[in-house]
Amino acid sequence: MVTRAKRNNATSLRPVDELETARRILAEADSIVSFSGAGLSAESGIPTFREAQHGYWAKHDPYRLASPDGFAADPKLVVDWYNHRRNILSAAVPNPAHRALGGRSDLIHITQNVDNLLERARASAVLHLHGRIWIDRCNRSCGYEEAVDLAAPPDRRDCPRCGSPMRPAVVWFGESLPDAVWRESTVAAANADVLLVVGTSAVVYPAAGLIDVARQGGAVIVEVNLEAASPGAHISLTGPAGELVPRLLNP
Ligand code: BV8
Ligand code: ZN
Repeated sequence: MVTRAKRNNATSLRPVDELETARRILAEADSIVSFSGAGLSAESGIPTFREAQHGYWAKHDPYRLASPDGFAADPKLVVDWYNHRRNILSAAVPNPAHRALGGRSDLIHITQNVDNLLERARASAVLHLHGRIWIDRCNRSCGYEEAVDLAAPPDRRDCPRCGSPMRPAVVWFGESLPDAVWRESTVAAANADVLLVVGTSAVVYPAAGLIDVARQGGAVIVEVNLEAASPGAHISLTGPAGELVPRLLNP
């Protein structure tokens, strides 16, 4: 458990010491949980949710495409959008931040990202709050699901088991998060000594609420972002995840 003195120390820092203090707190912590958003994968060439809308997709609202209504209105458009993102992911590789996180089997990884870059960086048991883009599932939840080839994903199709439309196994706006993943994530956050928040604007709920859960559980909140985005952070390190996360986690 990180002592109150450490937490207090974490709040009265001169910028130049912050990284060193964060590194030391992480080195002494028993339970470290990483909580990541699209900024973790940005340096791998995966556009963040808001940036994804360029080219042909610029005229489409991602919040509409990533919703049950959007899928009901035009399932082919939505599947084409996910397949466009799948193609981008198929050409991407884990960046140094994924590798630093993946190399730490003692950490619990909670992510809002739907990509598989943490898994490809050898992270085990990643908790995907918003699902996994490399899997298709039945929209009617008959239980049928299957991994797709990210480089050549199938076009819009129906479930071979029940005939309902197939859709990416991600959580859309207005859909509930997977119960077991959410429960496991809240327990991990509540018991963390340190929550390492990487590359999220912390605007999407209930996921962003995990930061408060961890803080109320006594965790030191260390944020890595290009800009300060988590008001509850004790230490906010500004810079690219690919540079800062290895410096924080590698001995
Ligand atoms: C739900 C999968 C309820 C799909 C995604 C209050 C409480 C509960 C719900 C709500 C609430 N208020 C509003 C809601 C509804 C809604 C919501 O939160 N809306 C927001 C817009 C206000 N929430 C929901 O609908 C959730 N479900 O609440 O269900 C319910 C209850 C009962 C019954 C039915 C329903 C479901 C939300 C999940 C949506 N799915 N993803 C897909 O990917 O296609 S969310 C998606 O957008 C991402 O997963 C991510 O979480 C989110 C934001 O994405 P980005 O902006 O791209 O990324 P991020 O925010 O992480 O920002 C990028 C950050 O990285 C920036 O800060 C940037 O500075 C930084 N950065 C960039 N480069 C770098 C970097 N940092 C470091 N290094 C770099 N190189
Ligand atoms: Zn089905």
